[in-house]
Amino acid sequence: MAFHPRKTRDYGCWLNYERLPKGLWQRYSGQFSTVSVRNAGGLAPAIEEELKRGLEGLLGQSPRLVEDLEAAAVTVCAPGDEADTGGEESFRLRVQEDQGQLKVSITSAGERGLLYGTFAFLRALQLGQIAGGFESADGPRTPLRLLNHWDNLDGSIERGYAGRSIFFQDNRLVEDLDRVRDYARLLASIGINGVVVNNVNVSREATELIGSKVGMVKTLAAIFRVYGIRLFLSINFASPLEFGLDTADPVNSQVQNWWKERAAKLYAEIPDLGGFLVKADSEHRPGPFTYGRTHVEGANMLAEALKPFGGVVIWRCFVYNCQQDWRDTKTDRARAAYDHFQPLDGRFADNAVLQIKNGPVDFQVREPVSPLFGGLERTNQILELQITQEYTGQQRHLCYLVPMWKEVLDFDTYARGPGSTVARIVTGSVFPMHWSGIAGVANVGSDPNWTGHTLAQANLYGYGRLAWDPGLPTEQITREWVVLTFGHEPAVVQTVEDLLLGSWETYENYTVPLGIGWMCNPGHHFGPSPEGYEFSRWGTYHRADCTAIGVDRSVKRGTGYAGQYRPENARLYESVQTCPEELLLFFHRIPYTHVLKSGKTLIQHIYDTHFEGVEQVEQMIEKWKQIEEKVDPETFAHVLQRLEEQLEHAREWCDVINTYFYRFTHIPDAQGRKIYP
Ligand code: GCV
Repeated sequence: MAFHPRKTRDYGCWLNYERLPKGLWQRYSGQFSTVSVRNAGGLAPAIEEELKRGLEGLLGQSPRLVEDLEAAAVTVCAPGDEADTGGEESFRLRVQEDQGQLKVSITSAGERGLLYGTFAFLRALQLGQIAGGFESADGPRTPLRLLNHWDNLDGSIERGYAGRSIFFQDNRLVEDLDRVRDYARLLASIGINGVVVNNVNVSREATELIGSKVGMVKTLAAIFRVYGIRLFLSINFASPLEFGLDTADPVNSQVQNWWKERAAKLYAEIPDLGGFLVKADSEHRPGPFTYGRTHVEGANMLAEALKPFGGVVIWRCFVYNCQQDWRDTKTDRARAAYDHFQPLDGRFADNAVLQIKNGPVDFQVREPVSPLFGGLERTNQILELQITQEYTGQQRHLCYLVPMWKEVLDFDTYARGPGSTVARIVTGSVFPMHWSGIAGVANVGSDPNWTGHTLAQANLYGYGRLAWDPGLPTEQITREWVVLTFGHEPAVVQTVEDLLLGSWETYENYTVPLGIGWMCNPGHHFGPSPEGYEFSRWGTYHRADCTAIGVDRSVKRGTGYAGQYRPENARLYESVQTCPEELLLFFHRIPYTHVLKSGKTLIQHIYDTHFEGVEQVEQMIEKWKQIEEKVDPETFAHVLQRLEEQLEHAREWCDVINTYFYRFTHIPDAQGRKIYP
């Protein structure tokens, strides 16, 4: 399948391979003229093509493919020296210099390691790191590095902000499957090894992906396979009902056999299928509860069916009562995932994996880390992050999420004493696990730049790099993305980095304060609506009145949520004095006159951060304008338009939120700024 020539520069994302700047070009010019790829199996064409594209783009010289490993300047070869490799996805990249000629060797025990090593070489080349003596032994810290697509077969995407599905339209596959291949290439370049192609809310049509529409899955799997990526499917737990059985009860032997047969049929078509992702007993999706069964019974039944084929079942922990009465102050949605799943620890099958959202509620701009991390000791588990910006500006606002994810990954659960971070849990270093890793809800669609906002590409890149190695520093990931995407020009690098790195805090400043969450419009979740969820059934209340705001989640006086953490964190969150202030309103009910560590009252803090957030967006626009001459005109105009839109929205947020609290409290802004009466 040939690459489709794309018109816009932004389509290429971080793989544009534009000519290196003069200094680097001079350093590398004439090098890497021959390439030899050996034992790369089905991935050989992708590796060879990447080296050609990369070297031709960066240096303007297309390398020649040669047979003889000894004679080649770049060799990509498996198996490498056994001692060199940490597994079939790991690689060793070595550069030697002999009389001015650089010789690059990429070795691995497996084909995928060679592919990842190839991308790593091209990245290091662009960053100017390749030199005699350069050596890097690298490999993924996590076995599951997944993207979850919430794509529907009709082509719509649940919470998609970048156009339509790149996989489906009108209950068929899209015509432009070259784009799927381009996507697989982007994902492989950041080490993603599994993709769930359909929405966890599985429609009637999508249920057919394990029936009459299996051909679609087969086609997609073949495209992803070229880049070493396995395909997964979201399945409907009640599928047996759709296919003529009268029950989906997981302990019913007919149901069990039905799933076993179904798995056998699927694997006959797609032998490397990764497995299933399941949203069960969650937001009206069917699940084992319908039959009075547990999540263990549900998940293990599917695990059993997938086991002979090496598949895994990924079972989501996003389970809570979505029919709550707002008058009910005893039920606390934040508690739900832990209450449901922690008691089941140790009972899931070896090939069942729990997928846990980073926070206890739902991808708000600020949430504490789910207490299930550290609460589950004997269960395979992966972290679920949301790359698509549902509550964080929907890719119309710039909100770079890597700093937020790093906070999640660096969170110390104390599960095995200090240092038991989420990063170490999801890499399987705190508790032994058969499967661990990270899943991210994808942010791409059919827009020419993939992500709606070109700078939102950084979230996809950053996600992949963190899934590969959760220990990578934010600064390194950011620098890589900026240089690969925009080149080396110092003013551009500095400006784009500044914009990205400040953007999460800025977004938080003008939206919802101190962990309270949910002050957005119901349904589409864009724009301010302070009471949008206040009297609804979703269990997401802030309970603001004229004296105080927040939910008391302490053990002593509140819902007891704070007690779901290990003692070190439980103690921290329990008291207003020790609770980290950015989460104060998540854990406590606080009077507006409460004085924060800054010396400001809570109400003044709310006013100040909102005005500040707007000013920060104004500054972002100014900064961006300063690099107009140095950025591709289309990209410049697009980002500027998004930032201007962001400013308008930020003002709206600021005015609505400040006015809301002013009307409750009648406390004027200490600086006398305009708040609407
Ligand atoms: C796919 C949130 C989103 C839903 C999403 C759900 C989930 O509630 O708003 O669109 O459904 O999370 O993660 O299952």
